[in-house]
Order: sequence, then C-alpha cells, then structure tokens
Amino acid sequence: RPRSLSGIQATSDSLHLGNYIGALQQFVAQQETSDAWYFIANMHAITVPQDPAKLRERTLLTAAQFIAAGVDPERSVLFVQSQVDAHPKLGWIMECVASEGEARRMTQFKDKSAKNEQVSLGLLTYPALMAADILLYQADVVPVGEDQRQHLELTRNLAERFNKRFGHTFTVPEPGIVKETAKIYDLQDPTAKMSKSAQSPAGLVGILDEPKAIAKKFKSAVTDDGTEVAFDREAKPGVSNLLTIYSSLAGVDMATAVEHFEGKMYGHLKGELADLAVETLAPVRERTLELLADRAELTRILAAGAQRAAEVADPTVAAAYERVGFL
Ligand code: AQP
Repeated sequence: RPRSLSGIQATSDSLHLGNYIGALQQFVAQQETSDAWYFIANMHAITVPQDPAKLRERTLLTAAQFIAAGVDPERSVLFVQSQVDAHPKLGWIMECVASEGEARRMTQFKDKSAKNEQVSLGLLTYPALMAADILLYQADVVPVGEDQRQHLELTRNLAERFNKRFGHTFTVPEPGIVKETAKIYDLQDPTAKMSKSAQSPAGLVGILDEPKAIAKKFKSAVTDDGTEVAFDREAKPGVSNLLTIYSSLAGVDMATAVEHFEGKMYGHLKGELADLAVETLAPVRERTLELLADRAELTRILAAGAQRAAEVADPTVAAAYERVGFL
C-alpha cells in the first residue's frame, strides 16, 4: 500500500469547508487504499503570531475534527508535529539544502509577508520544514489542496537534490490533488480561496458552525444576475463554486450535479446545498464536541500517534545525519 501523509495547521478553532473538501475528505478516503499518516501542524502555525493558550486548545480541537470527520486513529497514524522531534531536525537540514531564492519565490510567502507587518524568518523557511514533514515518513502521496502544489513541488526538488548530493535517502512524493475540488472559494467572494483569513465571515463556512449559520451562509452566497445553473468558472464563479461543493458533498461528478439542477433556479441550488451541508457537517460538529469532552483520551491518542510516528521518523533522521556527515 502506498503511504499517504498530510497535515493541517492549528490556526483556528474550526476548520473550514475548503479544508474539509480539499484535505479532510481525501484523508478519510485514503484510509481505504493507503497506509495513512496525518498530523496537526502546530509548528507551522507559529510562523505567524499565535496566542499560546489558544494554540494548545486549537491543536486538540483540530485533532478532534480530524477524528470526527472520519480519520480513524486505529487505521491512521494521527499525531502532533511538535511531539515528534525529528521534524525540526530534518527541517534544519532541508533549510540548508534549499536556497533562499527558492523560498522567496513561494506564493504563500509573498502573500503572507505582504499581509503581515512583522514577518518571521519561519514564514520564509516554512516550506523546508514542510519538506521534512513529508520526507521523514517516505510518503508516496501527499493529499492537499491546490494552494499547496508549489510547496510540494519544492519538496520534490529538495528530495531529489539531497538524494543526488548525498545518496538515495528519500522517497520523492507525488501530490495527491483532486482537480475538481482542489480549490473551494469564498461564498461572498467566489474568486478568492475560502480561507481562515477571509475578509467577511459570511463567506467562510466553518465545520463547527451552528447548522443555522451554515444554512444562512449558503442561502446568501453570491451568484450572478443570470438564471441558468451551469458550471463556468470564468463567467459564473459563484454558481460554479456551489456546484463544486455540491458534487463533492453529494459524492457525484460535475455532470451529474449540473444535470440535477437543470431548469432549476439559483435559489433551489442554494437551498438544497444548504441542507446537504448541514446534513454533512452537523454530525461532525456533534462528534467533535463529544470528543472534546474527554481530553485525556484525545491526549492519549495523540501521544500514541507520536510514538508510532517517531519509530519511522527517527531512523530517517539518523540516516540523513549520517549522510551529511554529522558525528
Ligand atoms: N479553499 C480551499 N480549498 C481546498 N483546499 C484547501 N485547503 C485550504 N484551503 C482550501 C487545504 O487544506 C489543507 C490545510 O491547509 P493549511 O493548514 O495550510 O491551512 P491554510 O492553507 O493555511 O488554510 P487557510 O484557510 O488558507 O489559512 P490562511 O488564511 O492562513 O492561509 C491544505 O491541504 C490546503 O491545501
């Protein structure tokens, strides 16, 4: 079985529908076919300022949302990045394999550094740590959304560069990006990625939102002044985004989704999608709240995951240390 590995940052209380469709749904699906490894990226989270108490809470909250969405800690290894020391160790080596120019060319760095007044050095070196996260486990495939494609390409380059310079050490991973659902857009600004740092909360659907709030956000989603429900990303970005979300949550392809709404009004699409989203997300919310009621159990699951992760990551770091000439 190929090894699948991915992570999500612990930077908000609730993950959003983009994380759910672009990442979590794939994590769950990959459990059927892969040896699956998932982590909460709390070390990446501090590349921008975080409140310590909130970060700690959000790490548990994010883990609970993984499990509630269907990541099964019996079948997948679920762990917290900072609990496996190998990550920063290999991260440092990757920083020394990557060039400064490469890091500066990353779109995420450019965007986030333009938005923040104070830019940490970690924000620049983020992709080197991300490369380490992946290479430590010799992952074959990394399920992510479209926004991570560039970082993954860099990971592949760093793995190849290291292997060439020091001898074969790392598996070169493939991106696991599902084209159709790789980018979910903001409901109020359907040309912008749905993102935690959204301008208006009305465009951002949190998986922990109350059912009523979820329905309201879909019903007030921005569309256009046409009438035909059709998929056309350029001319109808709002409707196309709603169709993408529908096809993903209903588990049908785009042609089937479009056919389903043929001859119907936009209001019908919004209403049906609101129901489907509530039906999908309400149980995830309830299960998350249940899981959070037993923090000791969650902490135990994560500690066991970290131990299993270290069993694979530590030997990889040892091999890399040996290769670069560390005594
Ligand atoms: N809108 C999206 N559509 C599809 N996939 C998405 N992902 C994020 N947004 C979308 C995917 O979710 C995973 C976790 O990403 P992350 O932890 O790096 O979160 P992020 O990209 O920082 O999330 P945001 O909301 O975009 O945060 P900000 O606003 O801080 O930049 C990844 O696989 C990502 O591709």
